[in-house]
Amino acid sequence: MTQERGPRVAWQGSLFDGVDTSGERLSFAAMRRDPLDDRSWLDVAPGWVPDHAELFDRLLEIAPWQQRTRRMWDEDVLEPRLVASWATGDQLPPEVLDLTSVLSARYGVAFDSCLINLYRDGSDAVAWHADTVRKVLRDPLVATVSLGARRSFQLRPAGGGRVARRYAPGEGDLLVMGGACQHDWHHAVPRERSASGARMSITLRHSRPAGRGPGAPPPPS
Ligand SMILES: O=C(O)CCC(=O)C(=O)O
Repeated sequence: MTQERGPRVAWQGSLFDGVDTSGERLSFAAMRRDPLDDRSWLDVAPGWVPDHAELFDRLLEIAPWQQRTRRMWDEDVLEPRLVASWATGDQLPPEVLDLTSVLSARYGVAFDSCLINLYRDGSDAVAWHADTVRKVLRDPLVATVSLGARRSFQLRPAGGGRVARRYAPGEGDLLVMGGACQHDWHHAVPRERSASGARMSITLRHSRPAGRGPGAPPPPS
């Protein structure tokens, strides 16, 4: 797989040449709900985007990548990942709209903003945090589609403590955090020396509360 434009990453799409990509695209048939406690949950749909390698390459080429800085101990430090973002009201690229329209129909909220993260290799990461959308919505849903290499995605209680859950999303998997997850839990993608290549996560958020009752999207059928 060649890469004409966009950031250069250690990405071996050929690793996926023998992988079964025949699953139904954007299907919820294999989705399961993992409760974190009695207020918070994650929906997990493995292989939700079977053509994840092509989508990875396309977004790598078209997304407006930037490396942001973060203020730490009176210093501006570069974040160890690249990001591309579309705020509420921005026109999302058609490749992302494909995903949001299906997710919005399922969850009864309009996913209308998008942050794509590019973990170029195992030294890119994001530290423990909860998403800031929790400050404006009671129980926001945050949907993440992972493309490329698998990386560890971990959750622990917001008050600190041990890692309670570990997932290894990549290769088109969908994870949706819901309920009080952004209030009661923190998540992280730690550095990982053994990462097999680059991972991209398309994270989708909504700016208005759920239309179907108090933030209660349906359990998977
Ligand atoms: O890459 C991921 O799966 C998590 C990204 C994330 O937590 C964030 O960008 O806030």
